Order: sequence, then structure tokens, then C-alpha cells
Amino acid sequence: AKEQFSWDDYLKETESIAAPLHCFKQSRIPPTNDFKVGMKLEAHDPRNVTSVCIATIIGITGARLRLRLDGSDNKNDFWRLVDSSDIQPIGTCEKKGGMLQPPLGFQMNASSWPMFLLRTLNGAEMAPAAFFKKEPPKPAANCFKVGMKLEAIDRKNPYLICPATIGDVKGDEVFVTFDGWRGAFDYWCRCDSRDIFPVGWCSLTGDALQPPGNNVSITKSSAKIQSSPSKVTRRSMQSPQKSAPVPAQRGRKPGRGKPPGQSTV
Ligand code: MLZ
Repeated sequence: AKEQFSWDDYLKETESIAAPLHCFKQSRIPPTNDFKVGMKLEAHDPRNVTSVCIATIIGITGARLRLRLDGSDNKNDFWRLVDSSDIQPIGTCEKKGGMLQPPLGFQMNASSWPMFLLRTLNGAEMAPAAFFKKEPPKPAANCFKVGMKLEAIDRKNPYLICPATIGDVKGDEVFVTFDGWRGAFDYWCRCDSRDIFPVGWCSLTGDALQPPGNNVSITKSSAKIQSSPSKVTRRSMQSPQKSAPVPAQRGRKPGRGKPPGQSTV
């Protein structure tokens, strides 16, 4: 049987430490996910964040919901934690004096929106208010240090949560690097991002943590982190992956996602 990824072993092998819980804007114990597929709620449109829209729960994964905006296509699904401030019970928008908006890319004529809204809400199963959990408080400061390990959402494949390493720290931001993927999926984010989780998060929520990739990362930052490059190589040979190696530059926007002075060798 294929050996399962173990953080305990991996932290030892890489001689690294897990980022402490208080670094993250996540609850110490992941919130329970009581939602059910098919329920509707209000969500901020990720592509037009000032708009509050109706969304349907398409899937449940750990403490997250896979959401699709009503009137949108099936190509723009997004994932939100059950304690995200981006989601709220149906009726919240109206209570606050707001108006529900059609999603960006509403598939019908704009004039048909009021009728579409009536129909989509008619007989809908609305997610109960008690299922929405309070957003955890912000960390007091950016406590992350280069080399610390964490679990992070792969923003190019947002259903995936993967082992990652802090590659750089600048002000309130951190550079999240994905172990074994040669920088192809790395990104900068705020230290209070909801996309990063402490080591052990997935095992608590029941999410499937992806194993690290098998591509040896040779960036200046990782050279700084990895005290022994031979260990990285050994690790990558121990965990063969089915997926093809990812070219280092794949999908990277020029001038973005990489701190100045950091280069892939
Ligand atoms: N196998 C897919 C997904 C890779 C996910 C990496 N996550 C850090 C690919 O190669 O695109």
C-alpha cells in the first residue's frame, strides 16, 4: 500500500517547524460544517466583490463549501470556509437595505434578473443562520518566519490544500511556496489570508491534504531554507507522483507572484 503523507515524518525529514497556530486567521478548532448540498445562501461575487448574489452549495469539503452563483455558469465555482465573512444567510442583504445583484456574467438578459431572482428563491432550501460561523479574529501581527511549514490552498486549483513553506515575509505579507512544485503555484498573500492553514488542519477537517510534488525546487529562497539539498532530493525520490513535472514558469504572470531578486535557477 502507498504510504500516506505524514507531517510528523515530513517535518523531521526537512528539519523544519510548523508555523504556530496564532500566526493564522483560522479558528484553533476548525468550525463544524453543517451545510448540505443544494442549500442556498448569499455570497459576495468573487469577481465583483461589491455585489451580493445568491449562491447554491454544489459541494462540501472539510470546513469549506463549493459555491456556484445562481444565474452564472459552471466554470466559476469558488470555495468558502463556513466561517467566511463572504457568505451570509438569505435575507441579510435586504435587512441591511441592500439589493441582491446578478452575478458577473449573468447568463440572461439583465432585464430578466428580477424574475430570475424570484424564481430561484421560490421553494429554495435556505441554509439556516446557525450554520454560519463567526469569522475568527485577525492575528495580532505577522508572526510567520521564512522556512515555516503550513497547509495552503492552491489558488490555481482551489479545491486542493497542499503542504507549503513560507518563502519570504514582507510587511503584512507572506510568500507561500508549494513543496515540490518549483514555484509554479507560489503566491504572495496577506498573513491574515483565509487561504492558509496551520499544519494538521486537513486531518482535523477531513480534507484530503495533497502530498508534496516530486519536483526539486531550486530557488534562492529554498536554498536558504533547505539546510541539506540532498534531503530534498531524497524526499522527492521517496514520494513519486503520477502527475507530470510542471515547468517552472507555467502559468506565471510576468512580474507577479515572485519577490524581486528571487530567481528560479
Ligand atoms: N497535477 C495538477 C495539479 C497540481 C497541483 C499542485 N499544487 C501545488 C497539475 O500538474 O497541474
